[in-house]
Amino acid sequence: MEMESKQELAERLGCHGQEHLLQFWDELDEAGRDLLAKEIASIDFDQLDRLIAGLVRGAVEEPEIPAERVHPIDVVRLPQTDGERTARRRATDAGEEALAAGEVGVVLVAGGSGTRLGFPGPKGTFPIGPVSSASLFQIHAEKLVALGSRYGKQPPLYVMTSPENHDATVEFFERNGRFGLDHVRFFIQGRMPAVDLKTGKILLAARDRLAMSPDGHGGTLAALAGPGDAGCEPSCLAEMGERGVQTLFYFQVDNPMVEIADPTFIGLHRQGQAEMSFKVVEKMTPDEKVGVVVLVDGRPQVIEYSDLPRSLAEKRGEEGQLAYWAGSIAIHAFERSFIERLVGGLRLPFHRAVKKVPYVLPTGETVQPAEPNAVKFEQFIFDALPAAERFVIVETDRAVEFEPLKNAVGPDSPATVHQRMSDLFGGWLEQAGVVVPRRPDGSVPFAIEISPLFALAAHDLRAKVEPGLVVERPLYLR
Ligand code: UD2
Repeated sequence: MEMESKQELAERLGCHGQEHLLQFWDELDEAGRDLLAKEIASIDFDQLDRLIAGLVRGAVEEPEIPAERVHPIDVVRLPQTDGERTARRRATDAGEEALAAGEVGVVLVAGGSGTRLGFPGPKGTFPIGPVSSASLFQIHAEKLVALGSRYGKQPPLYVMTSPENHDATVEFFERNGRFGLDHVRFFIQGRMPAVDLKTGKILLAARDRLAMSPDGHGGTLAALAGPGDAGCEPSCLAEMGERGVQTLFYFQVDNPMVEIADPTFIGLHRQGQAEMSFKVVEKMTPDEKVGVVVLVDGRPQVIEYSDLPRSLAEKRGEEGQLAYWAGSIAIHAFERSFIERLVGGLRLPFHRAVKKVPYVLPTGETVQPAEPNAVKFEQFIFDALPAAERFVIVETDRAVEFEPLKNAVGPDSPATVHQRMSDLFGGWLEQAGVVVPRRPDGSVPFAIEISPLFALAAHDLRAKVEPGLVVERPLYLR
């Protein structure tokens, strides 16, 4: 493609009030001009105009959803009765059949920038194993390898990266022999420009570069359908079709406790002939930072924590439990056919995220803002839910499955993740007859870790450890 001239670019940008992007053009060398022109060409300005009008200049505070339109949604609760346990076992059988037939693929989203954690590399490379310091990626990958050994077919893994962390992510997997995975493919999510909070002008990250950021995990859908790395491979979605993958298990990189491709969840999703399914946990407090799955006007929807009106967040039922308790932990099952349908038509809405984004002043100086100065536009994967003809919402136990790594200290930090993993593995050992010391509050007093290659679940341990054994110091079983 021939590069557009400065005048052509200026005309196009002028129509959208973004001509300031060329303010350094005359000082740029050829490579700089080329880069800038390419970035400008990648932007859908009509779409951006609409987003700026709606989410920056317009009625910025989205109106609260009126309480009378919102109702609790049906959830498959954790089994309490024998009947419910039997039903779950049947679902597990159905999920195991799908795994053994090679009909399950796995999508891991790892394109976020992880600013809250303050870790320089891709979040998946963070050493999180409480004893081994294994990375998040290693722990996830070992679960897939273990699934392969158990069911005879290893689900293929599709890892979504962003332009910022793609190379570092691929290099990390390569350096580690792809952690023994049979099939892993990386695909890059799209980007959106960040705009000034007050004016809606696109920010420049450098004189020849726009401030761009990942388009949210909702970008997974389009990115799965996009061309492969080299431009000539089939899309991930097409490849899944060729491999016979029908159901996708989707999860976020930050939760090392996720039960990847959990056969019970896959089975419930399939038995319900669902197009999209969710795992939820009971929210602990009204303020917990998870979206809630609800019905709005009778349609299923997730209301993100930041958008949930206080009155609804705090509303309680007769027994004191939260009325809107079904907290989404961003674990989903999708039918491939549903994603294909969505990619063909539906556009997920964009949300606004107000963030600190460094930018270049007309003087050429770079500003590191102390206060949020910019709006980023992001799509959320859970906004696909209202388009699903059938869906299943499944409760899981947070002690077993949910402790995400979000922050450097405090809640959802390495310290809390280590403790929760150690508590879980301590419990597995106890179920196998091992004696594990506990503090008065029930937590284990030192780090315990079990590699997924050693055991994927408590029952895998029984044949491998000696009952009566006493754990007295940090332990790593691999
Ligand atoms: C997300 C959910 C929240 C809850 C919580 C559970 C949203 C908007 N909210 O909150 O409801 O389920 O997770 O932990 O999702 N990512 C990308 N590309 C992007 C943006 C994010 O791949 O452009 C990935 C990122 O790498 C991470 C995940 O998505 O694995 C979650 O992103 P986050 O940490 O920004 O989401 P959070 O904690 O606000």
